[in-house]
Amino acid sequence: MMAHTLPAATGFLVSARQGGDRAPGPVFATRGAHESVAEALRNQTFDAVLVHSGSPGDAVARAGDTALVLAGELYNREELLTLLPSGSDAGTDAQLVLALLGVYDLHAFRLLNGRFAAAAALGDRVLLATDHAGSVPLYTLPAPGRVLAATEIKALVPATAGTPPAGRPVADARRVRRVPGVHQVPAGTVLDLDVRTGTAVPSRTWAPALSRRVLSEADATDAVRRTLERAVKARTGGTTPLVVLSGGIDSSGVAALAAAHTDGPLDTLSMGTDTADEFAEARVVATHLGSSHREITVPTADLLGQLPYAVWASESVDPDIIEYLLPLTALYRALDDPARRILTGYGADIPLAGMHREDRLPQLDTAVAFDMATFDGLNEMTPVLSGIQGHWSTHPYWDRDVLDLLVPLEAGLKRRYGRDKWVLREAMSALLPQETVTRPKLGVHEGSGTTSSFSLLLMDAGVPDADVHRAKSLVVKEIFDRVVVEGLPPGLVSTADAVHQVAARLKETE
Ligand code: IOT
Ligand code: MG
Ligand code: MG
Repeated sequence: MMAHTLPAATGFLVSARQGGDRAPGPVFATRGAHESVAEALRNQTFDAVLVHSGSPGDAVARAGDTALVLAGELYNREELLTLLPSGSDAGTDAQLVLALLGVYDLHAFRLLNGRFAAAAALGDRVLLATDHAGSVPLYTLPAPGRVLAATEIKALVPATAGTPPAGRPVADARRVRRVPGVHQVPAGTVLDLDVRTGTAVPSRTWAPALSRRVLSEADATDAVRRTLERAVKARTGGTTPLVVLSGGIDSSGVAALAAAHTDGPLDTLSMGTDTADEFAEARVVATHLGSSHREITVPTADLLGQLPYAVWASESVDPDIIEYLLPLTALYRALDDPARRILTGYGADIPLAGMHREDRLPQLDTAVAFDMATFDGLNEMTPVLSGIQGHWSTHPYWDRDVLDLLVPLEAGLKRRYGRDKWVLREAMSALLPQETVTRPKLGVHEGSGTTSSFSLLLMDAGVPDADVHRAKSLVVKEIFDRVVVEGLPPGLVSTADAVHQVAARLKETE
């Protein structure tokens, strides 16, 4: 495939309807040009607004009575092409998915390894699909005669104003806080909607393994290296990627594999604050790989002030997740380069239980099972985080093949010889300095001082120690209500105001 920095589209708002009014105006946090597309099908009109990077036509496909839009990209194109007759019109990812729909109907989505959200219209049906991990969030507002869907909640909010379309309940789908009728399409799911009635039937297209595999040390480490290498290679898109590098094993592993597939030096970037950083550890890796390395220091006051941007981009109300995403939001916003393709080490700690610092195998496997059962709806992988600055981010550890390998590894391969994430460390040991391979886990929220600075901000406002976590949750919800539900620009919403409101509210209810 050609080298592409960004996918053809990075977001969309679609309206499929039997007749009647036009789609609502588009509102996205994702930066990019907008393009309107209208497809008149036999039984419905399918309108879309795409957030695109220059070739919006590549994100749309039409054949006969079927139309499809795709935000994001596929990572197993070669494999998928073998399923189609040679000479099939499948030059773009959207065309490829459309062609597979013609053969497999909605089961086509079970075949895809990618980072995408898709909407297709055919007959009286609308199909809304997420990738296996729901890594590109997708929301829908279904009503009789009209189905709306978008990659950001805020794009659907205007349609809920005035006389809200009743908004059909959607089986198995999470409702969005304070936005009536809007549901999030679950991860690894295709919703099959009937545009006449607005009813939806969900089909799961992926689920994390519950069983555990027994492999020899050599087979496990070899498989991890090979599978991760393929995931990284598929994500470089033939360009020089930028790896956001902490100097931990996860991002350093990605950087080492990306360096091997890049002509010339790789770009790496680290962030820190005036409170804390991991600059020295990242520099060890950058020097070892010969990358072109940059460091960005964000003052802690600025970092906390950007909380509204993190919530606006991720549309997440989980305070722990927001603490992981806030330093990354600040990093991306400070990255003034033209559109970049960014690779991260995000997500490695979930299948490997890196966050839990747990050395007992039963507890470790409980953590893996719990985290793999609860990630959906947290939006921690959302491309909008870097999309607000016009960049595209992608996470090799949450490649479908990588997850299908890592999740089911028996716990003794994840914790071994007193080391956490052993199988990954061992798999990367030939590519990285020894001190990087053995470096203990440090979360981005710790290494940047985000958790402690946010706690301090609340305690300074009078929140007692024991209430800090609950107060964080309330602050995040307060900000969500401003920037997502009410649609205020994040630059007009103040972290300090939200903190003082929450502190006052907690005092009242004491
Ligand atoms: P952590 O693993 O420390 O960081 C995630 C990624 O963010 C890193 O791999 C790296 O690419 C980037 N990053 C981190 N720190 C920096 C930095 N200082 N400069 C530049 N880039 C950096 C939290 C965590 O520990 O992050 N994320 C967990 C999962 C959260 C739990 N979620 C859940 N249970 N659903 C993770 O696996 O990434
Ligand atoms: Mg990590
Ligand atoms: Mg880290």
